[in-house]
Amino acid sequence: MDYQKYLRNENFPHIWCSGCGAGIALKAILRAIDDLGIEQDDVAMVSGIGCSSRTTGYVDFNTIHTTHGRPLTFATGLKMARPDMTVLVVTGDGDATAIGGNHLIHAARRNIDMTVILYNNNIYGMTGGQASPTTPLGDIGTTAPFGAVENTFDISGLVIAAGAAYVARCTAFHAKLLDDLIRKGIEKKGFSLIEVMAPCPTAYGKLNKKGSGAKMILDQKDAAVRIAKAEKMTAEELEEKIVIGVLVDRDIPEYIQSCDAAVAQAMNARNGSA
Ligand SMILES: Cc1ncc(C[n+]2csc(CCOP(=O)(O)OP(=O)(O)O)c2C)c(N)n1
Ligand code: SF4
Repeated sequence: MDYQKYLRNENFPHIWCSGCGAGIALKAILRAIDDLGIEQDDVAMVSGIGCSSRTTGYVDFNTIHTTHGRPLTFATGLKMARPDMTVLVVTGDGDATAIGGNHLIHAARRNIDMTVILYNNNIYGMTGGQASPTTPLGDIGTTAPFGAVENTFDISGLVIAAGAAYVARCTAFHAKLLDDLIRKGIEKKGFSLIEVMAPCPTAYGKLNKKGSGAKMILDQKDAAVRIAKAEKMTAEELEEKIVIGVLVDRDIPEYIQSCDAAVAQAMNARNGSA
């Protein structure tokens, strides 16, 4: 596949540290778009702020690098105005579930047709390692020097509970699976989210003595359990594991279609009463 076709070479070198999972996620997104044969001009990618969100600077789609925590609001407006476009949102665990948490649950609740690729590295990477809502209990962040004392969000579980049509999880190790999961998410009519466990060796890894990026990726491989197997395991057996694959895929009313139907109903009512 010709990756160059999709890249803004003038913006390289990129900012990502060696061993960061962000590049793996980026390449999987490009392969998914390429496999689906979607024209670059028909794709709009929206991101917030963070290392993950820097992705929009490197790809030759229509892109908006927005403000911290707000990519879903921009993406919602964009999709409402241009429902013909394939709208992708790239965000981080901090961007999407801390400052942007409210937008995440409501975008999922509305089930608006867009695909979110959320790079979960368990920390605020760009700003040097503050604890995020997905920093595991007891793990170190610069704002939690003796270990995080807050419970963590299960991002996929949160988005499933909020009402998304499609939710999947993957690790940076399972790059080929990630292509498939993103492709299915894009094909799904409705709100889809793919949570990518993407190692941050520089902030989270260093603070928690996790070793190199390569080691962190191999550790993810060992911790990963496919959903079909996970369904037969107990909660105890699943502790410390990463369940990967399609977690939810359901056909439920999509927001723009519901809005269009409501407008048509209102027009009919008005015309009928005229
Ligand atoms: C309103 C606002 N608050 C805080 C910041 C500082 N800031 C920039 S990136 C970031 C955290 C990013 O974390 P995450 O979304 O997990 O992305 P990562 O860098 O880990 O990929 C913060 C707090 C900001 N840019 N804007
Ligand atoms: S700080 Fe972490 S998340 Fe940011 S580029 Fe480096 S490894 Fe990746």
